[in-house]
Amino acid sequence: MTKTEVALAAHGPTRDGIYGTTCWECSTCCGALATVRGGRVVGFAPNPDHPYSKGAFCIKGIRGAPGITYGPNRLLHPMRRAGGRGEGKWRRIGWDEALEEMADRLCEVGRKYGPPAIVGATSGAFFSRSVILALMLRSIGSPNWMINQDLCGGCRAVSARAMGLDIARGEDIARTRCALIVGRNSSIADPVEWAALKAAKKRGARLIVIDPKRTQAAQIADLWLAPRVGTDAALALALVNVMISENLYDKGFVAANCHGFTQLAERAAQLPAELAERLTGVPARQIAAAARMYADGPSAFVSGHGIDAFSAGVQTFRAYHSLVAISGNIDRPGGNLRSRMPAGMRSYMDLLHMAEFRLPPEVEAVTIGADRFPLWAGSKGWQTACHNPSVIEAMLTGRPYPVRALYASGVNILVTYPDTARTMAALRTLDFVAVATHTMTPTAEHADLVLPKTTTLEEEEVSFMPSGPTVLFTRAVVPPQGEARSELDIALPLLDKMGQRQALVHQLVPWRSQREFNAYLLGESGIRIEDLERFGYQDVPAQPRAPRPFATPSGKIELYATVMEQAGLDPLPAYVAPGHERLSPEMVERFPLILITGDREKSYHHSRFRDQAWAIKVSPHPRLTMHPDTARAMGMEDGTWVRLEVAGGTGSCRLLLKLSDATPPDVVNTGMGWWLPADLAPTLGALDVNVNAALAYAGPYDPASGSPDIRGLRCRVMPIVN
Ligand SMILES: Nc1nc2c(c(=O)[nH]1)N[C@H]1C(S)=C(S)[C@@H](COP(=O)(O)OP(=O)(O)OC[C@H]3O[C@@H](n4cnc5c(=O)[nH]c(N)nc54)[C@H](O)[C@@H]3O)O[C@H]1N2
Ligand SMILES: Nc1nc2c(c(=O)[nH]1)N[C@H]1C(S)=C(S)[C@@H](COP(=O)(O)OP(=O)(O)OC[C@H]3O[C@@H](n4cnc5c(=O)[nH]c(N)nc54)[C@H](O)[C@@H]3O)O[C@H]1N2
Ligand code: SF4
Ligand SMILES: [Mo]
Repeated sequence: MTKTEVALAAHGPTRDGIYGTTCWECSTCCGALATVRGGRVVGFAPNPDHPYSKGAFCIKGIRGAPGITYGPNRLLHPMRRAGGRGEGKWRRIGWDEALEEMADRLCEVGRKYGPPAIVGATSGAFFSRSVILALMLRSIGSPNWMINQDLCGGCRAVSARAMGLDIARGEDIARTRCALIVGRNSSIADPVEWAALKAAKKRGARLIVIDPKRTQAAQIADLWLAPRVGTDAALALALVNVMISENLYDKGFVAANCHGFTQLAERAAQLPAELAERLTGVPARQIAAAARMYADGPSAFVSGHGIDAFSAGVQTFRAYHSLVAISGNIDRPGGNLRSRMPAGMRSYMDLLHMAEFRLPPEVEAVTIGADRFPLWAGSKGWQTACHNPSVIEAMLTGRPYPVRALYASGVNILVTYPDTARTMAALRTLDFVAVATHTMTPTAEHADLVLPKTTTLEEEEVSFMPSGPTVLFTRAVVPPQGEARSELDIALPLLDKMGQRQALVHQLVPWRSQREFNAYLLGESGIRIEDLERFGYQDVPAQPRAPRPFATPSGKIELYATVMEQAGLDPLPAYVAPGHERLSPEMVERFPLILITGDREKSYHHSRFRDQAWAIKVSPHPRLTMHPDTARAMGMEDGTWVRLEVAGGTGSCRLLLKLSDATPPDVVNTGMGWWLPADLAPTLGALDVNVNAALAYAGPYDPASGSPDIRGLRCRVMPIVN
């Protein structure tokens, strides 16, 4: 037996019983109880005793996690393409054969074009699978891995990092007097947060919602501000200006902790509420009222994807983050708390940046996108990843250098990246594509090799939830179905085989089992896996802490961000008019509506669960919501199938019209992640019902995070005539 086989065998069968674990089907990470009988999970339910999630849960956990594990379409064995790429013909092979082939093909590409021609794709460093994939690539000499965070939380992360604010998921809603909810649809996206907000409201806290859509939170809000899509930076700067000009800010906190207040005040003074009203459509008196309400704290800033993934997303977040800082709500009970990870514990993000897991500087320097987006890609970037659209470009053009092989794990890039046809064309040019997944997906259909992955019920994972704070444990409650393997159990034998071929440049995956890896994460924290295993979590006791500096060159919160300045960017938050307001009058006439994509749906997680009957029953069709007045003027009715086209896009998308007055008449709203598992391979509907088929991925990009606009796009809608 090799070492890897020992690790696999160690999973063992689990005895009947109820096990405390964590649902990892989305980053809410709810505490769960898994009921196991006869080696199968027969129930997956909320854990009411969980200190962080307190019994909150959702249908995706209850039905989706078991559904993905035991569904009839679960991929159980490695498969090799039998016909042409994308022809949909597959042959079952063994793991050893699959990994021998993968090692051969990666070596071939590495020898011919250099190791950076091999890239990885995953969703982001929030899971062990992504970090292991990144370290596996580094081990064979490639710094290139794609994450989908340029489309997700990238802008808020870059802003927070530039300012020294480590406040992700640190909203102290339980103790707040006022929650400022911006671009966040908590009732769908995060049941734990939604429960906390409703409880806060019940005990008398006020809610301010900033969202163009009348969300459930907007309906219970004390103040609802509905800006024009993509204009939030103007609104946030106006809020800052009111706070400063009315002396509502926290002078003591600012003097002790903030750098660049005078410059920020000057910048915000350029945006009086009256000007902001013209730019955003929000009445000046509402802006003043919101600033005053927020200033009467402690107040928690609850933000979401609605102001992220914009080509001006970082500056928008910089403006809101400045508001949070000058109001003194950082590290204040009821405000936004910095991460209080137990001392001695390591996060996934730490691992990516630690010296012992790094490549030589000259190799990191060639990370695709590091030259254009240094705060995003490469060694100084948030997750050290690539700029995705630049990688797609490299696949197609060979510039800045050839990219010839892809290993995608836990990401469905043909559905979730904008410009589906272009991503598809790029995959088709490659010398080798391997995809690790639970079921066949449009991305997997374009592979040479598909590898069966373990699910959240079969994997062990240690993570940290700042808003507990709680250390979370995801337990491998049952052994993997079929021959499914975790990322580590794929990476280890693959690296062994790369070593046999003299292609192991560094060995940066030193753990021989997930247990060893998790023990390494827990490090010197004193938290033991055995204890985590008993309950599925461990509360982190509030530790008295000496005041700690902020992680910036000045050690203070940088309202004036030195790292932005060093990168040649505006060091102060600024307003840039959204793309839909910068188009020519002819284009505005051709594309009269403004599109929001990414509306979350209760039964789906992006492209997941699309083959599951319970999910399809909840939401059978991809929808486009439109104001009834607009539909009437266009002669369209509820239930009409329509074609959507976006200015600058090359494709289109088919959607079912649903009338709703939740957004203004010039805004239409759709979800994302749609494909049709029963449709024809290889596209499986990804060029038909997937909104990303209509979007471009060609810029403009946020100059700091490289994010494109996936909202606030000009579009047109036509009925489909049969
Ligand atoms: N059920 C379910 N839950 C999920 C997911 C899922 O797929 N399904 N995905 C998870 C993931 S990865 C993410 S990133 C989160 C995303 O969840 P959220 O962070 O809540 O983001 P969205 O739902 O994209 O958008 C939130 C709100 O932003 C508003 N918005 C749009 N444009 C603007 C604007 O210009 N300004 C302002 N102020 N608001 C705007 C929208 O109207 C919407 O109400 O959800 C997570 N939770
Ligand atoms: N137009 C538009 N595009 C968007 C967005 C938008 O709002 N609008 N939202 C963006 C956002 S916020 C995000 S986060 C991305 C999401 O993009 P993706 O990460 O691609 O989305 P998913 O469909 O959740 O995951 C894809 C694959 O991950 C695998 N997977 C899921 N769970 C597990 C697991 O537990 N273990 C393993 N090993 N694999 C797993 C499944 O096989 C699934 O096929 O999409 C982005 N794209
Ligand atoms: S919100 Fe739903 S899918 Fe997400 S972790 Fe909780 S139960 Fe799982
Ligand atoms: Mo996301």
